[in-house]
Amino acid sequence: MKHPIHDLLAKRILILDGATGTMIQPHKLEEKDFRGERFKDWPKDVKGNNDLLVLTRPDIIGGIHRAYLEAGADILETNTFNSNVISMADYGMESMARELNVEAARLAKKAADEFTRKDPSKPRFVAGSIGPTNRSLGMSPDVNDPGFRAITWEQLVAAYKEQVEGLLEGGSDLLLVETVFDTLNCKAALFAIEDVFQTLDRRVPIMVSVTIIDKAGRNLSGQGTEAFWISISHADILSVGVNCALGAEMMRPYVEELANNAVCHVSCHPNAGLPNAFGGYDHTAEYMAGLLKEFAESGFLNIVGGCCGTTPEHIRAIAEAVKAIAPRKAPRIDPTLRLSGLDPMVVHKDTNFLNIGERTNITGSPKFSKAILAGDYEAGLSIARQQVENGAAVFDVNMDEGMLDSEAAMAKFLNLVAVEPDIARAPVMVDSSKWTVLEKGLQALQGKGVVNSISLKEGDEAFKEKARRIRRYGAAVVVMAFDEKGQADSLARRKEICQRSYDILVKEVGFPPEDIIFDPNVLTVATGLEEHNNYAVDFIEATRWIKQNLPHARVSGGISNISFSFRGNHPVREAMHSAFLYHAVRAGLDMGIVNAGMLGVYEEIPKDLLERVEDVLLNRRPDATERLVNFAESIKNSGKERTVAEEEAWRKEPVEARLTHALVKGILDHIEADVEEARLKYPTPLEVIEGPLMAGMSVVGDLFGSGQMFLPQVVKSARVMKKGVAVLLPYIEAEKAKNPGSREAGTVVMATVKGDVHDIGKNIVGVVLACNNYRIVDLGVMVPCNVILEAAKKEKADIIGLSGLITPSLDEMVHVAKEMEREGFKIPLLIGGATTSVAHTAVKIALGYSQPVVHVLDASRSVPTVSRLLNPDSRPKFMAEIQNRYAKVREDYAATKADRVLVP
Ligand code: THG
Repeated sequence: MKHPIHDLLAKRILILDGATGTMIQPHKLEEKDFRGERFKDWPKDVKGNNDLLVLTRPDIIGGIHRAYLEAGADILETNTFNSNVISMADYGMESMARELNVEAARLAKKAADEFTRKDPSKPRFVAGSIGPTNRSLGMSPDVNDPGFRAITWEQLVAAYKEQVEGLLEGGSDLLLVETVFDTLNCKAALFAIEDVFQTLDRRVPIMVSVTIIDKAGRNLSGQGTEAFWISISHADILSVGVNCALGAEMMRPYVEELANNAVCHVSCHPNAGLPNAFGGYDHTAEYMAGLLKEFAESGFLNIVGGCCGTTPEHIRAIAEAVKAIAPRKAPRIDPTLRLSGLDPMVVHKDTNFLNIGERTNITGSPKFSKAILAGDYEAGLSIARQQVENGAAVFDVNMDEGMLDSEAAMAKFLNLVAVEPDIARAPVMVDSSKWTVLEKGLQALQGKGVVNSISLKEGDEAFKEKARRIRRYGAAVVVMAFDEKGQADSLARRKEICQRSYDILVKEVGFPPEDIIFDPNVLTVATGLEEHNNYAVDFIEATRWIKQNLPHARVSGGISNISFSFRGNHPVREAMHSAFLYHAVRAGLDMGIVNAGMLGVYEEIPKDLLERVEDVLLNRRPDATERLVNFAESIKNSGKERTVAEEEAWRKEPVEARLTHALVKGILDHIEADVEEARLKYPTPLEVIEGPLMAGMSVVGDLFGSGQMFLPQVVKSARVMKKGVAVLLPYIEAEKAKNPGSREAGTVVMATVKGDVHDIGKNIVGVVLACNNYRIVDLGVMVPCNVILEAAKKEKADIIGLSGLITPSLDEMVHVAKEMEREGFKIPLLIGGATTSVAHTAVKIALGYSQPVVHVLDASRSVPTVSRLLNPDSRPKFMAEIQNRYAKVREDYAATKADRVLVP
């Protein structure tokens, strides 16, 4: 049966109550008041145990409830924030936990029912409040032992189950998991709630509210709001929101982010401002209501109330302020694979191929294996760090090793990863053939990870059971093409098993199809056995078939498997991986477990080798294996000479070609010498950047765009570029110092937008503009919108420049433009970076901001663009040109309705 609250939420913004603590304080309760008659001989002090008052001073707590109902609250929170065995241990009251929840819910329910009876047209609800407890599953309380946790998943789930049972027994209409500091605790709470629902065969709507603790928009365990939403989006929840720490003002961007991303309702119950020096709160009822009214008008809110420092007066003012405003309507969110670590990772339809790092696999990496078996987890962590730094979007962790307690090793490693922000930002793929190891891994992930893997190997029932459990942990899943008869090794078997798995998961288990990743078995070719010859072709064709026939599902594979026949022969394996990926990605392969260090550029595979490799992969001739094996021997034997010869060949090219080669290949060895040579050749150091270095980077850009280079390689190119530019910087500085007379031409605030870490292009633009006497304030990478806008105001920026390389950055730029409009900015906005385009800028970004928004194709155009924008004489004409051109682009776009229009 549908809960009546759904209909109400469709009609209006519902009001949640305010703080309890603020309302208890004036009663100046002493130890004896807390104890009452019943606990007068309790062996521990209980003063401060506010939750106990539902037993010892129900008059006070009931009075607070009535005061909030009087003020207009639709939803009351039970006084049970700490009513769990873990927090109650502070008072030695573990045994009271269940009773406290039952009584608190009864007390609130009684008050709510009184008010509902008085006015049945305004029904009142009770939300059982579930706090975070005072132990964290995701963080260590001991700085010297980051892998340690003060509580286990099982203990936490048990504590939450007891609380939930009590709250439901007492009559709660809803459950509110709130003040989420640590996402993993929240996931355990949701897991426990689902357990209780299944046991009781009864469900109530669930509300969840996160606490953002800093200006970077993260909770204590380090997640931003979108990543948080993704982590909990598996649970069928009524609302997600933000509460507590920051006052309403600072919360705005995070509430907005949830409003834009969540498919459920959105709530917000802030403190009455940030705590002041005396621990009090300064926002008056009117002030706070004004802020929240604006949230409602912006379409962010479905449920609103107050947290610390708020009173019935605040709630009355808030209720009055939002009374006439329509509730938020959830946006249409396309079903697509969404994962998270500390940061969100949304895999869109047009997202480039994703690399899954394979090096943190104890069976596949001797180095990792050695480190873990020796107990050197630090070394293991640095392998994980390398994977992420080198462009792995996700990393695979496998601890399957006979000599190891794999469950413990998985938990320990993931606990350590969790506290390393530069690793934990990426989602984790938990890889094991043992279910218990997979489950331990899932219990250590605050983000939404991927299970690798399940299959129909043991039949339908085991498969369904595992899929249901995975769903409860909120992970996506890799499904291998196995069934009771074994591994699929033909195209027909691959199709049959994937179709059957898909139907069971989607129709019987209710698993979201977008969270399914098929792995149609990358099997080794060139083994000498004829029946293996079509393995690569069959994988590629299976990939194409899955993408066409199993909607929303993704395809992945273990790429290095393909080349096991050539273990030890690096050049051949690398060529096989590159060529196999080239064809598989074209057929629709979305991601692959790869060794980023063993990937080349397809186009650069020597033609004789490529022909033989493709003969094998594409099964083009009967003697393909033999020919490749023979050729491989020759490469292996002459390996040294060949690389030396190659080395010398490219070293003999002109300096421009050498720079391009180094950038494309990611070779650091000669870059400094070559740049120095170019510096002496070109009139100014700046021209080396604008000329040959930029030319090399645009080759990299083209190869990336056409799917011949992947992120790990682009990351290497960026390193080469950085090292090259570093050689030139001192000379550029020196040139600038020679002309101190020239006045500063203006201030440019630049940033790579939130969600994106790429800065090579932006850094070059910075250098180029600085050389032309602009003052550059570079805010770095992953910069949230509010930080950019604050800096622009503080620095009195004349221009803001936004940069980004990946597709999601485009949306973030649209967002920044709209925020500039909302805050009344009057300065131009520049847009640049690999995925940006005139089309997107004209069609999407420029429409959100009434001032000039200009796309800058590359660094060389930044100076003319900026100077024409800032010079009052040239600006009107330039703006008219831009307006005309962009209007034309918009017309063309509207005419073609194409996703992307090509503009010269
Ligand atoms: N599908 C799915 N998961 C998988 C695989 C798959 N997980 C494991 C594996 N296959 C993918 N991972 C690897 C990791 C390493 C290697 C191959 C696949 C590998 N290792 C080198 C070797 O064995 O020669 C070691 C090289 C070295 O470091 O010296 O090739 O298919 N879902």
